Amino acid sequence: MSQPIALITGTTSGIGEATARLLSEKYRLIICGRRKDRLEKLQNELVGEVQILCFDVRDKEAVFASIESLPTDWKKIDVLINNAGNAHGLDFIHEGSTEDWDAMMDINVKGLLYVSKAIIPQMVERKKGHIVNVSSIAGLEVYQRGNVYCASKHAVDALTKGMRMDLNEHGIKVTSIDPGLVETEFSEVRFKGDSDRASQVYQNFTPLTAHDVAETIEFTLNRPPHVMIGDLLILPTDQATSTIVNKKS
Ligand code: 8X3
Repeated sequence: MSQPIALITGTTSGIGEATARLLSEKYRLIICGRRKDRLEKLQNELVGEVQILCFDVRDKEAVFASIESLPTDWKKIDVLINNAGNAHGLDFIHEGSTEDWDAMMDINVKGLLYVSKAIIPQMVERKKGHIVNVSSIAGLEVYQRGNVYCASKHAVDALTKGMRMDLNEHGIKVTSIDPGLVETEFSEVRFKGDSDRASQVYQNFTPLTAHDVAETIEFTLNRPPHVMIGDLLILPTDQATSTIVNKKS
């Protein structure tokens, strides 16, 4: 039997890249992202069959055209991992930038919707599939200055629940992975390249790695057909809530 096909968005770094590395022996992978050079490098490093799709999830036409351009034998996607997502800024609501707000809502919410819309109909037709939405503890809690990022991840939480309801009769699994503090390029992006500020986020405690989260995603995919992991919050042991972190000094 041929290997199942998994499409992962945001594979050029962090959780998406770690997940691609972890799944590459057991899945035919479609790795997606904006940065072609990074996608090609990753494709060369992975062991299995890999297709690259280079698009920005914000670009609706590009999302649909790219997924439509897949060769026929790659179109029956079994697993969709909606991982692309970013935080832009950490500002009080009266000081936030509308560009940052647009980016977060466009990538985290609308981008996820476009990719899902391009893939879910064939899952419904085949009565088979698993969607994993990579959300965040910020989809379950709100923290000061998190306003729009938290709103975008709360929207992802609502979409996960809505997808689970709407796709229930079609036998499609829908899982939400909600990580706490994971050391990736996340904070560098949030703080617009300020690496000192970004690294402070992960100092004096042990954060999760992207690989930790990838292993959790793999766990949800490996459950037997009758088992669906619904929502899974994964935290560093040192983190209790989005604001309570046991920093050692
Ligand atoms: C990433 C976790 O707490 O920085 O989504 O929002 S947090």
